[in-house]
Amino acid sequence: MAHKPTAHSKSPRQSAKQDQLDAFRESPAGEFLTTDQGVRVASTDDSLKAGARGPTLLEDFHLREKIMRFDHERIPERVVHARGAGAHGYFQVYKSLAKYTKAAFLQDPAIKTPVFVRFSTVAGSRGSADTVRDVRGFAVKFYTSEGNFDLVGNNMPVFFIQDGIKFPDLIHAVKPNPRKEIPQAASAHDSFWDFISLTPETAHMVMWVMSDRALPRSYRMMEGFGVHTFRLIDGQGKARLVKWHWKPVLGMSSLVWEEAQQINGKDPDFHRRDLWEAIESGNAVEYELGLQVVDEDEALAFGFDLLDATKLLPEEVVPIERVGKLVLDRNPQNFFAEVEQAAFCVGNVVPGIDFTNDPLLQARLFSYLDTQITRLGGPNFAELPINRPIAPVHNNQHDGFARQTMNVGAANYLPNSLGDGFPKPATEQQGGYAHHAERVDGKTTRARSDSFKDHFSQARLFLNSLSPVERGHVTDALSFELGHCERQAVRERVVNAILAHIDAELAAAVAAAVGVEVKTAAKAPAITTGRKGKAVTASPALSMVRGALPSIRTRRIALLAAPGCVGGSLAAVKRALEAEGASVEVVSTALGAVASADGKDPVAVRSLLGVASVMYDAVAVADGEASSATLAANADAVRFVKEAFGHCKAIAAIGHGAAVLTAAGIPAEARSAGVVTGAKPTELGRDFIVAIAQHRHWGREQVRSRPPLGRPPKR
Ligand code: HDE
Repeated sequence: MAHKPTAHSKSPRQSAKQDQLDAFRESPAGEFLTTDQGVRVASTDDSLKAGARGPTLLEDFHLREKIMRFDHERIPERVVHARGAGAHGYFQVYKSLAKYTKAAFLQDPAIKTPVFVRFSTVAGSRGSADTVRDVRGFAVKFYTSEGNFDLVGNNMPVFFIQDGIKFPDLIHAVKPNPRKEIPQAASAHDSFWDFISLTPETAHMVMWVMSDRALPRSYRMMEGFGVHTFRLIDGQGKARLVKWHWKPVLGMSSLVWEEAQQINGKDPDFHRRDLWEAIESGNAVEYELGLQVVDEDEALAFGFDLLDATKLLPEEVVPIERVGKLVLDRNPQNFFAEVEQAAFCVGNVVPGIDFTNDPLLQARLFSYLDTQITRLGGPNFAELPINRPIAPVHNNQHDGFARQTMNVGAANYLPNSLGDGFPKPATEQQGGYAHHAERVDGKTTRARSDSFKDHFSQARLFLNSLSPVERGHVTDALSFELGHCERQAVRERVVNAILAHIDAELAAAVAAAVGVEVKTAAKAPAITTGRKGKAVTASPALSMVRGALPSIRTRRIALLAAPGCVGGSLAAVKRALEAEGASVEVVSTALGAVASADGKDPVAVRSLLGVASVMYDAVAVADGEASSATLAANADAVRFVKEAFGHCKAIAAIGHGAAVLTAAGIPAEARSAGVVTGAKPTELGRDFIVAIAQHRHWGREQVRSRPPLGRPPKR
């Protein structure tokens, strides 16, 4: 019997996806061990042998099955974005977006659309470290009542290349050298910069990747972008162009480079752990969805082409409307099944959302569908629990490896009469997807549009938008990266073919650091304009300093204490920090209760041997003469404070704790902003909170001792 097509539900429950996933979960609690065939297993520690010292018998079906399953546990990692972490949650619009789109999930603020989000790095392999300098993926799967919509974005609004045909070249250049598979998850090497130096369209994205945006403090504190211009289609069929944005509710924050490198050793799972722990501790992760919507005929109205993914639309020119909230409140229960098997496809759209002719986007439409066939072993990956839509699926696509649905019915083709013509195509009114009727005509060509020709002016716009500290970090990052390039010709070409066209001062500083000369003095004119044609040379909103939130919510703070500490004042500071939403840990020379001078023993949950200041946002030292003497003589404690100071973090010392600051080379006269001392815990706690909420005290950067880069030897 054929089924009648059902009208799509207007208000899917947020739990619909959760229920669907739960139906696949298997819990061993209270159960017997069985084989895959359901036969109870009597022993799993010894294989079946002919005599205790004899040969193993082939008839041991449990051994064969157990080893066979183990042998095939791994699947190919993603060719890019292999390293990632994911979370479940929901999305809600603040008010109907019917004025822009007919997409059902964007109509009604009462609808909670289930989502799954995966954050990732790009270049490293699945086991690589989290805090490398890299772009971060920000991929969102919306399980809407009309089918899945995947917004597969990054934490930077532009991309390296304009046409997807160059993507394999870009990725080959940045991935480890094929001969020696070195370096892992790093762009500081010859082949990456060789490609960059020969591909000027990368200039703008290179500025982003060399900026602090490439070192997010947390996935929870970075922006997300759809990058390409998409289309929104309203109920009348009118199309508008749209840029998608995610704005983190906690504001933006980054690590400093030296800190990021250390974290890679101390805690390679830093971002993954941060996301997991935030959600486990009840701190849902939130982002607002922002839209920049312009009319179809404005694609060329801003001095550049909105089809060019190496350009951004400054929010001072077209403001970002905040239209809804994404909330991540549930951790996966099985990393492999939920995060590793998630298949995002840029081509997954729903009625009311459509593509544009951006040639980067067009290539992606093929790639994401295609890549899953190797990675997930065949064409049935949409049936995996994490990928299944909550909207019903009926079609004649069947069979293939690992097919689960057992299609029944008299006809598996269309048109048919044997199955009464079902499943039947839906009209647009019935929810059928209708592609936007864009007029297209042109001669077949491999040409790049003239409107894509400027490569440098937005790179300069970005640089101009940064604070002096952020600009300094871009200079440092370029000096570091090129400093690792062995070939002088590569270093020279990056400086002269790319940097000199962006900013003379930047080119000169980097050239000096990497031992090459600036020979070019070209400067492309600014092209970005407002609607009235006025040139735009900076976009203050691009500076992360403006995007930081003066709050200590979910920040990690270490309290250093040793035997003899004053537990009362330490507890008061801890309470004050926790009242502001911070996550506070007592760190001592050993785990467990720390014998205090006042009988109020704090409990150390970390030992100085196991953690470092780079894993925290701020540090406070307990009061107490004996405690301070112990810590001042402890190399780990001294390094803890010294590094926190060097990384411009807030530091507090209660009473005698100040001795540890002195031991760390921060004598009273050198104490700058963000170092709080005093004996009264209430006042100290208050000042410390203000200092932490500033995140970094950049004035200290000058006192940071960094070895001069020096002139690399000629090779
Ligand atoms: Fe991707 N990209 N990409 N990409 N991308 C993949 O798909 C590709 C691009 C992005 O968490 C792959 O399932 C091409 C831009 C994210 O699972 C693959 C081009 C942006 C993720 C692929 C691009 C992205 C991917 C690898 C140039 C930001 C991780 C595994 C035309 C808007 C999704 C997979 C996840 C993953 C191809 C460019 C973001 C091979 C060909 C631009 C966040 O299909």
